[in-house]
Amino acid sequence: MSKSTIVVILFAVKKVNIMVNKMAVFILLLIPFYAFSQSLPTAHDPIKIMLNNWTSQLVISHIVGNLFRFQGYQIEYVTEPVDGQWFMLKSQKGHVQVEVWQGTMSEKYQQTKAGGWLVDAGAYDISTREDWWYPKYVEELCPGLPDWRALKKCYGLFSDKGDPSRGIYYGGPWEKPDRARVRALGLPFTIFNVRSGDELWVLLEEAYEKKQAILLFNWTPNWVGAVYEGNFVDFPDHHSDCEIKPEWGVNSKFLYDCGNPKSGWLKKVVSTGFPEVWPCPFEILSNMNFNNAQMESIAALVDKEKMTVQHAADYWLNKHTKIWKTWIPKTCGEQ
Ligand code: TMO
Repeated sequence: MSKSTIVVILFAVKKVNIMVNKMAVFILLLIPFYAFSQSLPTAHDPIKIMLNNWTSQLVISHIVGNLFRFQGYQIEYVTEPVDGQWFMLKSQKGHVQVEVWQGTMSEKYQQTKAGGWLVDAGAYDISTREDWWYPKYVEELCPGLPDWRALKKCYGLFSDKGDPSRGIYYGGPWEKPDRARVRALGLPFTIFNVRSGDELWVLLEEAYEKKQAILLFNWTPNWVGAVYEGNFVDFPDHHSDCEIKPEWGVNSKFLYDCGNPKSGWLKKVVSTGFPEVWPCPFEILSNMNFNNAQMESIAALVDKEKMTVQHAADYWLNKHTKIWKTWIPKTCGEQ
């Protein structure tokens, strides 16, 4: 073999190598698309209802799950924290979400909807609020509450013994950037996130028994207000610019110098294609409605009456046949 032949062969090998490399990169780039472009389910597949980690969401998921079952549909429950559920909807690994809250989820909801990855199944006749909350007796310890500026003086009350220089705020795993908020509002607070609603109520009960100052995440409608008197902290009113324009609000340099909406929406959503694949369940879900008082009493079945989630759903359905019968459209029987 002549020297030049070897050079030509080496050159060819190199070229093939580059091509193979390019193809590998191309294939790697394609993988996420395949993962996303999951085909639509068929009418015989189980309907996957997503469970989060607070009570009303769990019970209402089981209420609607039973209603689908009564109509002969197969259902499955998939447990997924709020953060992950948007991807579940996109990839058709989850089909139904019965509670999307404006205060904590509007951003992801808007993005997912804009991408064409979810379909709105309507809002409940419910006005929601999700924010920092304290039991009523804290107002005596920290005069000026519920105005947020009172916390600039009283933060020490909320500190743990180890570090009196900062108060502690107990958040759940759902909120908007609380760390950004305390920075923008100049509040000397450390944020401590628990993993579920249940963990918040344990902390509340402990503090309540000793009448200790505590600040924690809470929301309405919820069962808590019916058992423990208390108030939300009044932060500067929410405005969409507060989240996108630093110059908006009391701090001109930072975002999030505002509270969450004081009268937010609560929606139901499904994955793309759901209304076409499962028209009867989609109508049931769209018709399902509660007001604030009904939702509070649903959460109380578990958190106050200590029923299991499944039992609470069965109990509610047995007691309120008249209500849910109006949600079942005539078209359901014809399929
Ligand atoms: C989403 N949550 C009702 C817990 O604020």
